Amino acid sequence: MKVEEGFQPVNVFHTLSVHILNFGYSRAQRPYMEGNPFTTDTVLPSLLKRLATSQAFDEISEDLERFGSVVLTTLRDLSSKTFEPKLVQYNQWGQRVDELQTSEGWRGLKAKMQEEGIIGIFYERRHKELSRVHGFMKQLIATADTEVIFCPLSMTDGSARVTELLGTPEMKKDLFPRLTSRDPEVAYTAGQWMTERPGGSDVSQTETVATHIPNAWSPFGPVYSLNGFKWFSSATDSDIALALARTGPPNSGSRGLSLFLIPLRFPIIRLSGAPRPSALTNNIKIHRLKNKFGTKVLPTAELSLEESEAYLLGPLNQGVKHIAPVLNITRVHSAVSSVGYIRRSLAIATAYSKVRAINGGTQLLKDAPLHVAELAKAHLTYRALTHFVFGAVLLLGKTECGVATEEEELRLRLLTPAIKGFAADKASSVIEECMTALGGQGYMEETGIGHNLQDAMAEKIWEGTVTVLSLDIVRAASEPGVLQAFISWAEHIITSCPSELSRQVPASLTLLRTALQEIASIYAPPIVPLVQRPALFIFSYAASALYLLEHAIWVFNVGEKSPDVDLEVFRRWVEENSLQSAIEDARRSRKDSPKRSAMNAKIVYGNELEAVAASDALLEGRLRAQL
Ligand code: MFK
Repeated sequence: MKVEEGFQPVNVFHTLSVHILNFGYSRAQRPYMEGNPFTTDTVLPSLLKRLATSQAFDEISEDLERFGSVVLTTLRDLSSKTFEPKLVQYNQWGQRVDELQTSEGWRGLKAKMQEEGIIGIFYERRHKELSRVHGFMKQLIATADTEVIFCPLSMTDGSARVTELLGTPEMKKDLFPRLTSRDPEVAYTAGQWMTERPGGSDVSQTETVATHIPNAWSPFGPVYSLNGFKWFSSATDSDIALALARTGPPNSGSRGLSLFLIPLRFPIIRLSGAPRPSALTNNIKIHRLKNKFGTKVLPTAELSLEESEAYLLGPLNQGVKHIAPVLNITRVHSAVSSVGYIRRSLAIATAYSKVRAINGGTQLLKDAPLHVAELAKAHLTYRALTHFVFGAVLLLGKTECGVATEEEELRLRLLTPAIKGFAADKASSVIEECMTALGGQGYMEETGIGHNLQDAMAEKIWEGTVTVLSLDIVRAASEPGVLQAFISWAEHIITSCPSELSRQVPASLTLLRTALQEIASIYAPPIVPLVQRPALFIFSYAASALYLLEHAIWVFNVGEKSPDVDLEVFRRWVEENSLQSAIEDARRSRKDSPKRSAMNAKIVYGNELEAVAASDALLEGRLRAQL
């Protein structure tokens, strides 16, 4: 069904009925109407136009416009039919069954997204390197209406990429087409299991042990038996999982881990539409579903592997390196989701401002400059994040299609952890602002903003917190050529700015250059430990500003509408946001870092640490005296 701009079918009847009711209740509020999430968006159509050829733009924008109405109708309807999963461990005969019951809505959302080509679009590569942009724009407009269905789909995406890169010929023939299928009867999903009880994000403490079974054979690779406990397994209703397990000695840290493909159910290859056997068929026991703050519809479980069959993927003891494509792809998904939650919250807050009467009914909120000023700030963040995230998305597409330059591949390595950490960090405060923009109505569950906020919080944690990601940027920056690839690109963007534009924003360009110098100096070894996290913010503010500038330059050069708006967004993002304070934060952290760390400990723990140290010294003294 074609939906006209600004027209939302699902709410039409609702709105009409409200108007009818209004005859009796003249003081009832007017509900807002969300427009098509693609055509009414302030960023996506113009961004797509810059990135795509005109034919690709026509095809992709047509699909996104159609999908926009699917989001407002079918997906919203399916979301309303979701509920929390339930685990039934035993049947009435006392037998262990580990049945995971998910809702009709959850299964429907998964099937609908598979039909829509999430994951298919990414691997069919119909629009070559733009395929990632296409698929991720679909994800962005759907995120806030799909109950975190992108969590298992993101891991499926990462697993498809690892299979494509490292899989045996049989994996490529039998599994890859299922992981990327658009047919829900055929399509498989995959999980990624790294986290364990002792280590959390620190995989060096992985306890799961893999034992080679010498006489066993599988077309999927060398057969191992896995024993261990996986602590946060989010795709427990999937078909396969990628996991790390120890193949080296117990004290070998993360360098003794290998990557395995684990079937969640046997037979691993099933006929189209065949029933899905229990995970017990591969000795996987589901012990408990996690009681999470948000993402409640997503079945995240604690499970044990007890002599579970698995196949080695890639070389022995290089598991972390070879699971990295999954991490990097899921991090891009996470960044897109963060922006997706902002998009919908902002769409609601903006739509509300157009209908909410104020000042005794003489004005609408949209006419109140004080209110619009806050909305503009939130829109600024949305614009900066969207351009930033899609800068990385384009590079991912280019890399996967083999058309990225070496510099672009290196830049992607640096951008990936940055977009994930930065977008997640910014999302919750913008969503909160959108909630308050509706007053009491924003706090009501019906708007869905609170639900978005709960789900968006997970993006700050899963696949690495901001601190873990800031360490990954340090890891990436230490690789030869990576930082230089970013700096060269940044300088190219700045120098390509036409003088007519640069004359209007001299202070922004100066501050941006200062930030680049700061970045180059921070990441030159030795790196001061306290600066690593502030550095993620300088890097992200600067990189997102550069993407905004790149867009403003394009708008100006090709004569698109409103070049003044894009330039002003760039200017405000650099001068009126937190780039300057991020630079100052980093400088403070670099200066006298040990003294600052010691004082930090005192601020946090008071004299507790000194007291512990003193009592340790006392104890040691007594022990020595006894000897
Ligand atoms: C929306 C869904 C919500 C669901 C709710 C669930 C709530 C969340 C539950 C959770 O479990 S949250 C915690 C999730 N855990 C993580 O996200 C893992 C975070 N940890 C990391 O990312 C660590 O950085 C990592 C495990 C990857 C690093 O481990 P190591 O052992 O310290 O890595 P090391 O030794 O530095 O690197 C090993 C190799 O991998 C190196 O290559 P070489 O062998 O050639 O030297 C690295 O360069 C490479 N490598 C590491 N990270 C890479 C990478 N290569 C490319 N990209 C990367 N990102």
